[in-house]
Amino acid sequence: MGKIDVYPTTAWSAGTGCHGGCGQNLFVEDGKLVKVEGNEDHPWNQGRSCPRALAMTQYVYHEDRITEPLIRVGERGEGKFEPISWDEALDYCEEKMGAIRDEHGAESVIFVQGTGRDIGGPITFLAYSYGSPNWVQLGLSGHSCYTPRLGAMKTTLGEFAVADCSQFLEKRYDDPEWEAPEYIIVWGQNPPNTCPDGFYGPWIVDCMQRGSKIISVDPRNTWMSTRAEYHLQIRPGTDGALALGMLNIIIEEGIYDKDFVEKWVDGFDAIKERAAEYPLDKVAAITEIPAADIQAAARAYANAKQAAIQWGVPIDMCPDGTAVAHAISCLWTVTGNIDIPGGQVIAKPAFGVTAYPFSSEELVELYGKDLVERMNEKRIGADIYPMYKHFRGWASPDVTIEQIETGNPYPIKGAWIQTANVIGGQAARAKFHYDAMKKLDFVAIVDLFHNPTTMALADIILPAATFPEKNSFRSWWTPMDSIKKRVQVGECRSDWEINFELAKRFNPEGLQRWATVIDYFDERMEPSGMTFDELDAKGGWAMSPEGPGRPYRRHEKGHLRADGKPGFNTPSGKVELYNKSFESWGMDPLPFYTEPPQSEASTPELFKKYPLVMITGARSNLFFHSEHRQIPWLREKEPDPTVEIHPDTAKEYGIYDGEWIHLENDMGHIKRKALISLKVKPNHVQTLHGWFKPEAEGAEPNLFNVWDYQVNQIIPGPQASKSGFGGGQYKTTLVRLAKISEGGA
Ligand SMILES: Nc1nc2c(c(=O)[nH]1)N[C@H]1C(S)=C(S)[C@@H](COP(=O)(O)OP(=O)(O)OC[C@H]3O[C@@H](n4cnc5c(=O)[nH]c(N)nc54)[C@H](O)[C@@H]3O)O[C@H]1N2
Ligand SMILES: Nc1nc2c(c(=O)[nH]1)N[C@H]1C(S)=C(S)[C@@H](COP(=O)(O)OP(=O)(O)OC[C@H]3O[C@@H](n4cnc5c(=O)[nH]c(N)nc54)[C@H](O)[C@@H]3O)O[C@H]1N2
Ligand SMILES: [Mo]
Repeated sequence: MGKIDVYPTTAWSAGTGCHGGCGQNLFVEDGKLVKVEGNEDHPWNQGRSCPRALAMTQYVYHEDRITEPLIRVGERGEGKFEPISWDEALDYCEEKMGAIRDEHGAESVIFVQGTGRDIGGPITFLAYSYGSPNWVQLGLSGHSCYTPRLGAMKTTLGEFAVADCSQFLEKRYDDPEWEAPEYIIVWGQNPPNTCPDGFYGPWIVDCMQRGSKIISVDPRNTWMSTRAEYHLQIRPGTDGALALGMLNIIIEEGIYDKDFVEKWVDGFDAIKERAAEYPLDKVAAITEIPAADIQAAARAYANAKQAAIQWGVPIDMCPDGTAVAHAISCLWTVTGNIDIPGGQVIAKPAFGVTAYPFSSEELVELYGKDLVERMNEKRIGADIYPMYKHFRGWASPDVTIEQIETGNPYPIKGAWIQTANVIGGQAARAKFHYDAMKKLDFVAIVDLFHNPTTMALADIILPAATFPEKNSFRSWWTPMDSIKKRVQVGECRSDWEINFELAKRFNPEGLQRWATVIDYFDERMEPSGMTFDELDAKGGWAMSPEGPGRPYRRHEKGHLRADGKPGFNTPSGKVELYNKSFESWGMDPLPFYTEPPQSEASTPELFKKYPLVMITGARSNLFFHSEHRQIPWLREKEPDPTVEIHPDTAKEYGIYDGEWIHLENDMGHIKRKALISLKVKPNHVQTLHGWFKPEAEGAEPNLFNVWDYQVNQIIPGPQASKSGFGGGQYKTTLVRLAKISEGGA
């Protein structure tokens, strides 16, 4: 046995797959990773690890990992690929993408990512250097993941905010300034399993251990809801009505923070009037939550000295998700729970460092005025949906796939796919995406394993590195972390390195100021006064010093505005609950509720045929979306895709526990193993998305059995939210159960 060295680093992306942030210790022996363990010195996770981090060695050295660039040699879908060198691979991409740019314009190549991994930096770097404005989470209907919430926060508060679990303070729970929230509303989130969006889920449990009580808003019985003081067992997709109903109670009963409202809120009267359209009885009927529970929970939250809301992706997946997020943000605003310990803490990246430019000024400086002008002209969906034009640089996923299909107003010829399994997990209407994407002339995929998307579509596959194999940095939100390369597997390269090399081929002059990616990191990290290596030498993490970069009450101290005056970072200096940005973009300036597009009320005929509301994608902590099914330690705990069915419903259909059945609607059917469970109400079922079987035949038509298991085949596309953001029907599709006929398995 050789000597084992232990190196601290930060987990983000490949391996754990996740939104990242955990300090992990890598145990390395003779250049090989032998163990991963939580780093106790890291303030984020304080020594803890998730199952996926603990199984890292099985992931990194898995025999199915793609460890060299592969080029397709057979027909698309035949599964025939051959290894080529990196030089050949990059030459090939340069040639193909260059030809599309010459013939059709750079906008004819789309740049596709999945969720918030370590990818926003590298993929925009490549897309913008190449010249395309079309950066998109293809298939994520309504872009229903965090962006709707971000949009509502930025336009009302001028900032982003998260539940304050002391994460912005080094000493964490021991910092005397911090106070535990008296109540935390855990709203459509499953924190112990998910750790999303710069938030470590177990922090909620830490707060509970320090006295926080829970109000759970969840249609299911979960670990959290069964420990909650109030469980509001909501009908999926009706969160907007609940938020407005609670707001109405709080305003009517006068239990809002009058001083805060007077001083810092713009549009209170208008909000009051809008909330009055949601009286308790009406809201109880819409949400299927007993009126008394809604009332008690609203009072508990409003009467607490400090209270927080921690929300999840089901908010975005409500129809008009942006409006729902707006409604919820009104709750924390009128109760004055902003910018105080134990409320919503204003979230800014440590030292103001970001991995890639967010502002137009910075974009102009890096990529030129021409690109930025073209971004709005050519970005797909920007002419249709106001928020694609005005908020963040995304293209609309729903419009993009239509445009691939129709070629209007201009053709889409190529796709660069990096960190996304479009067909196997991300896309609603999975088959429609499959058919449309087959028409592309060129598809490059950067991934670590084969999946249904690589098999069906890839012309070339570039092998990506896991987090122990790469250099990168992270500042979402705090601390700022270094991610330092400690091992090498085959010829795998980091996403940053791959994109940096290819980007240089498309824009050699613009990018010559950086010789290596580390030079680029150093430049971005300049506001911290540290280089990448200096940060790493300090243990790999650092937080903003005392002052404007730190909580609390920054709006009173003049720490939020460029002019240094007290107030919020909005034109009026107040929290603009009457949303003037929305108004100027032609949207409703006040929050509202929309009934889900499929439901007893909106589609009674369909409901007769398909009377069960299907919730999908309540996350398992073993898997990240469609990943990890090939990792033995994880898969053995959850070998098959199951569907949670209430015992009464199972009885009605005559289904036994463990029976293989179909979930079906007019779009088709998929297979699931019945899991009879009290987690769901009788009129709901719940199933995890992203299932395919990596051990099955990969070549078409099989594609790792994806068409047997891919629930997104029966999830419809958008019923366009007015903003374009929100409304993916991942939690509200109607289905029924069916027995699999003899021999039909
Ligand atoms: N039915 C249903 N569908 C859903 C959801 C739901 O709730 N229900 N949720 C939706 C949501 S919120 C989201 S955000 C999307 C997410 O969808 P995706 O982000 O596409 O999720 P994955 O299926 O994990 O696919 C990611 C792919 O990237 C690869 N990968 C992982 N890490 C890295 C890396 O560091 N570098 C590179 N190059 N590749 C990497 C993985 O191997 C995998 O093939 O899914 C959506 N789909
Ligand atoms: N282990 C693991 N972690 C992950 C992921 C993963 O795949 N695996 N995915 C990552 C991604 S991209 C995301 S977006 C996040 C998502 O993670 P979360 O935001 O936590 O969302 P979900 O797990 O989809 O659902 C959370 C809870 O909401 C409930 N719910 C379902 N529908 C509704 C509804 O209409 N209203 C309300 N109020 N509640 C509802 C579900 O029953 C579930 O218990 O997790 C991230 N973290
Ligand atoms: Mo997501």
